[in-house]
Amino acid sequence: MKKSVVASEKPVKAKEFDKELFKRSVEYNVRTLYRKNLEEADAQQIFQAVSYAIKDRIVENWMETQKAYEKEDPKMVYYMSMEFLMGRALGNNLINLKAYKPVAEALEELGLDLNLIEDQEPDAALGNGGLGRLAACFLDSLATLGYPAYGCGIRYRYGMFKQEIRDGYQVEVPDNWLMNGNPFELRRPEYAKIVKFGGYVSVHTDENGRNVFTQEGYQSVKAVPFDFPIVGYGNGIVNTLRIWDAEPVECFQLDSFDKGDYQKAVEQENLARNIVEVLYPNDNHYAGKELRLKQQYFFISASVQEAVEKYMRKHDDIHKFYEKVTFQLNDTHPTVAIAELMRVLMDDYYLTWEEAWEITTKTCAYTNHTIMAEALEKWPIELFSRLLPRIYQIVEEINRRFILDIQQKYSNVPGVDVQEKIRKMAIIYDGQVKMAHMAIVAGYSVNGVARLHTEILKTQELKDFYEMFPERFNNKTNGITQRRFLLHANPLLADWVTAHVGDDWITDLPQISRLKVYADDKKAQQEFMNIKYQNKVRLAKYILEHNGIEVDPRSIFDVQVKRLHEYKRQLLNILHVMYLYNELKEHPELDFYPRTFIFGAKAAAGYRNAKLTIKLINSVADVVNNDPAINGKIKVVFIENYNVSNAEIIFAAADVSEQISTASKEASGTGNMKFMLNGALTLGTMDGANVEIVEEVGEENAFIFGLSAQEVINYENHGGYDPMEIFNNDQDVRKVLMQLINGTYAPGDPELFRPLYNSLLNTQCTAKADTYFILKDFKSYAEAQKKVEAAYRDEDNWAKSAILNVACSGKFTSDRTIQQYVDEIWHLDKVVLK
Ligand code: F58
Repeated sequence: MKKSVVASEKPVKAKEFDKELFKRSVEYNVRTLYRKNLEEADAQQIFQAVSYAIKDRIVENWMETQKAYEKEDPKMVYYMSMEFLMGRALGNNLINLKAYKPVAEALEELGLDLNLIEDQEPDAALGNGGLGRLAACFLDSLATLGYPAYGCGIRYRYGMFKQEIRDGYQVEVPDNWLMNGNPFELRRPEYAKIVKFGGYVSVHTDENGRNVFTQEGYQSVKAVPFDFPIVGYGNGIVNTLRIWDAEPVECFQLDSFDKGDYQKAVEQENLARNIVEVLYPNDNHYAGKELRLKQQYFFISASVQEAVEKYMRKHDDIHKFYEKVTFQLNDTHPTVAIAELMRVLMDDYYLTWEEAWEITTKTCAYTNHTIMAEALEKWPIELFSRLLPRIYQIVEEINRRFILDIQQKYSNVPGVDVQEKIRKMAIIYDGQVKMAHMAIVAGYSVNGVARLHTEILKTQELKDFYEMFPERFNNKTNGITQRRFLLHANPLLADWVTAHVGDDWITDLPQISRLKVYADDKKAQQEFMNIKYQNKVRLAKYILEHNGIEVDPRSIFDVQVKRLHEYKRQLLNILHVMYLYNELKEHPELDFYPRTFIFGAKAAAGYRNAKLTIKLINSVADVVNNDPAINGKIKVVFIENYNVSNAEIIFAAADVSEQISTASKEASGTGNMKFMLNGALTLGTMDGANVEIVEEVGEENAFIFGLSAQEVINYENHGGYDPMEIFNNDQDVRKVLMQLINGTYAPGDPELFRPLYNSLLNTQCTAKADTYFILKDFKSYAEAQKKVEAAYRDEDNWAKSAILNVACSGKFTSDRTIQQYVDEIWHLDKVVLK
């Protein structure tokens, strides 16, 4: 490990929290912001006043941190991401300032409830799901570990849509998260940048005989950064998430009668208005929209310009840029950074191609988050070159040189078809620009997000690239921050853990393994189950308030919350519920342990089967929840608008964590880790990070079922399998599938769920059926579910397994992940504050 840059001998001690000062500052803020006293202010106004009081404290640390960075001049990572799914800031900031409890007390003395105040804050939902939330966890860990970092992204006016369920269907409602202003952000107009789109490139030779490329006839947008503080836990460090807003470059010249100017001004105004308007709500699916490419280049160009300018403010030799700066590209969405950095280095700093390439390839590193073909970004040349003419020229040259490399490497190798290699590996091929290929060719590191995922990349999806650049490939198994997902989300369990093993786990999660000795302790087991019960009561209350459904906290809480996608197989889960319901109806005497099946999932707005699955879950819920014949033994709940805030309540209350993706499809998963940390047992396939979870906790403390990744891949390589065989031979499956099309769950419209039925069987044979192996895995899933029930009946043993899950979750902290990025990819030094 590298040495630390130390600005003082001792790490900072968190400042004593001055309650009286805080109370006065809340009262003062309410007065100056709203001309009201505390009794008159409404809940939102109090939230604002409290947040500004906390921001005052954060700003001091923020300035200190940035001063220390200025002085020490450490290497920085720029985490480039289209998405940062931050959730709420207030509670998290209080936790990381170690001020949560004192603030709660101070507010109580003012007659206020911190929990209710927290509920006033809208989630900053600038992300879809796993990838965006990972970025948020990484920022938390970077600040907590004291590593200099910037998050770079987009300040979408509208984040991830809010989901309403009407008549069982998902309805998307715009998320106007900035409606009441954002107390924690800071507008930084002094760092604004101009970003250019379109036009054409002209070349001329300057007095030194150099070719000079100039973009002309373009439209431009002003990128204005907003900074968010990222508070480290108890160390005084405050890093920055910098997200870019768009403004028109020039205001309307109302007195301008020049038609050309007027037209241009209107277009630029529109471009600025549209570009940051909304987050694309697709998860694991690439849509290829022009505006999306504009968004990508917009925030990347601004971020790259700023990174270079910042570097040049302190240094005079641009050649050593990579010694102080590294860019981590969160999937391929920010990959234009490669060509943009080349452009800045060559066109603005007059470096040669070779010089610029040397710097770029030592600066950029790429993380892959998926192997699903439909998620891989490919831009049509026509669109790419029209929107980014200079960038396209550079990509073409990168591609040309890369093809020469392929030819050089493989021309004389017997048995290798060089043309075939080029076809598979070129960056530009078949009219398209392949972003992943560019990221690999120009990146000094390529990483997957769980061991299995990285192995699949190396041996299947990116095999050719791995053969050519084996040293670039590495694995960084994902992680989550225990500060948000245990300390804040589950205060009862957090206190219990601390009472047993001390509080080191907050910044050193592997310490939580010291809980293992309590796994067999009857008293500890009871305490644990009692905490779980209280958390279930909290969730039951939330469900009653939001869904009007009464659920029994003594039933097994079996939870699947994540984006809705066919590969995640919510359909398998609900088909199994239908099967259980059939069983109960047929055998009313069955000794069945009551179960509450809880779902939460947003579907991409245009994803038909995903939306229909939501409708199916709600339709099954309607029938099952209202059937007196089964005596409330099964309840089905679909939690509306699953997001970071309600996730915290849900994880804390789960008994069973459903991680049932088709093996090989889920790159890692991170929800699986949040459940484990909160003592839920995994019911899952050997996919993504589930493999490593089971490795840590032991297969006896989880429920594993289904095809392995290799089995799935083998089937796929041989054209799939025949679901008809299962349909014909398994009466339980057959009955459930028939219920999809006989009106059991849609009496007024028996054809409603036909598309789901067809996706599993496709009797017309027009497309592949059951691509996600739902019927193939059904039986083994149902068996695993039986084991869950049997295991839950043995309460002591269940408690033991649950405690062991908590105790074995140490590996899955994002602190570990970040430390590995630092040690093996970025090579940063820690900064410790005075
Ligand atoms: C997710 N990807 C993976 N993509 O599916 C999940 O297994 C993994 O744990 C997580 O990344 C973190 O590594 C994901 O969330 C997206 O949402 C993209 C958003 C933009 C369009 C393409 C998909």
